[in-house]
Amino acid sequence: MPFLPSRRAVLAVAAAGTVGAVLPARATDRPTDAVVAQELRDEFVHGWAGYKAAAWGYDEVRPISAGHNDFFASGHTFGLSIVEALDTLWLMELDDEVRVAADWIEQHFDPAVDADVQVFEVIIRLVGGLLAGYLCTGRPVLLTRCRELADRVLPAFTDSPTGLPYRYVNLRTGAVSGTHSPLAEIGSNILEFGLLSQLTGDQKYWDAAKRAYRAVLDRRSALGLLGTWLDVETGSWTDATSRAPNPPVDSFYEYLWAGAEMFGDRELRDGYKLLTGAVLEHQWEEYGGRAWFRQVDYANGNVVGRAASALGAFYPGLLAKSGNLLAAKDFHRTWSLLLDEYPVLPEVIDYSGPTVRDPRNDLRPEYVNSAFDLWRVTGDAAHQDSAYRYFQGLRTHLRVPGGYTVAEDVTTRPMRLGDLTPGYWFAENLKYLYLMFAAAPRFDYRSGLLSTEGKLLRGARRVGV
Ligand code: DMJ
Repeated sequence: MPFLPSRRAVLAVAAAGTVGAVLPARATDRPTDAVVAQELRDEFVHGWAGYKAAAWGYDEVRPISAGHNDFFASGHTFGLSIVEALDTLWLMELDDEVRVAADWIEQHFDPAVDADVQVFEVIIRLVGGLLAGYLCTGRPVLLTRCRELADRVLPAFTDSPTGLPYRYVNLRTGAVSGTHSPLAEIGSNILEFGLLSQLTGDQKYWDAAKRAYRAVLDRRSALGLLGTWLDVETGSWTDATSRAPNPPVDSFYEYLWAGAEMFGDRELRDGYKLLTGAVLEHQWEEYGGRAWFRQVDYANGNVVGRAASALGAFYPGLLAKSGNLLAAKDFHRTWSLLLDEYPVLPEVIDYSGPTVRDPRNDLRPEYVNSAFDLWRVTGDAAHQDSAYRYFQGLRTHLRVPGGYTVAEDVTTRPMRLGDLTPGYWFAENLKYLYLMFAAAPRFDYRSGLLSTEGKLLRGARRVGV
């Protein structure tokens, strides 16, 4: 089924991006790139040491209480932070740590745990992490475990009458559950599954991911917009608000583009263009002198909200990579201006106030993910400056003796801290930053492709390793 962008949509893409494409000027008072790269590597090691000391083998560390957290299922561990860290350790050339991490996976990682796990999280974090680890180290056991795990997740896709995956699966029994699922969870798997099909020669992973995408695209409105939540058994929207680029739809769009890029798939590319054209036409707006994306009814485009999640700060990077550079710069500028007010961004604001709706910060990487993407597309050092400023905010406010922690309230001074280092901290924030400053010899800056969880799925340079 061809998804050709309408002329209107193409024009909307061209028209968006009118707020003022120039980033705020910054005094470049940061150290040299080499010094910054060393600082970033040191901070990664600081967090990693905290995890190893207090929570080794558990999913996540609680760096203040020196406790640990089971991310997927209470009473079960997958060593999540180890899997998340693997390719970052490798890119930073921390090879003793890579070996220790891969050894742990070989000896302890169990893909057949008797627990209901969230399909989306298993795929982007564990399947993706094992794939990236395999590509970086070449250790066959990582691919073996990855395939075992993916096979245990697959019933979520193949048991579904619509092709839209169930939200949960029991890894031991294969029993599926969770009939309501949001777009990000339905459609953030084609990178991992497509790559696994390539590496194993078995099409079934790619086919499952592609079927899920088709099932969603078939359900777009006449405007070319999508809702947020679907019933995976009936195929009906249970929430028909278009919330792009906010969660819980965010990475659905990211994977349409990245899937097209990684596998040269025309259907994904056309789908991305069509949907992005509709989002820019119906949701992009200038409000208070800044660029935003409002929430609208997917059927008629009526405005239903003006919330902005810090997770949506990934979107400028995606827009830049996919050729919408003016809109990308405008929206990144919005987040950079917010960083002037909040050196650590709040989780959610209502920009019509503006008011802070959720004052927490879960150590989010999305702003710096965009800075990284924009820097790669434009080569503009201003994006390194803004990335460094973001890093300084985290280091000043969220660094603790046991690593880095989430904040309960970024509006107080000192910030009220929580007690968790999310697994993605080891996969994302410092990796994007490091790659911007380190001229990392193991990263192919031309072809390198990172997943939504920051996993290196293309562009690991193993020459001489
Ligand atoms: C990560 O798990 C991924 O980036 C995901 O796509 C969205 N949220 C977190 C980080 O904020």
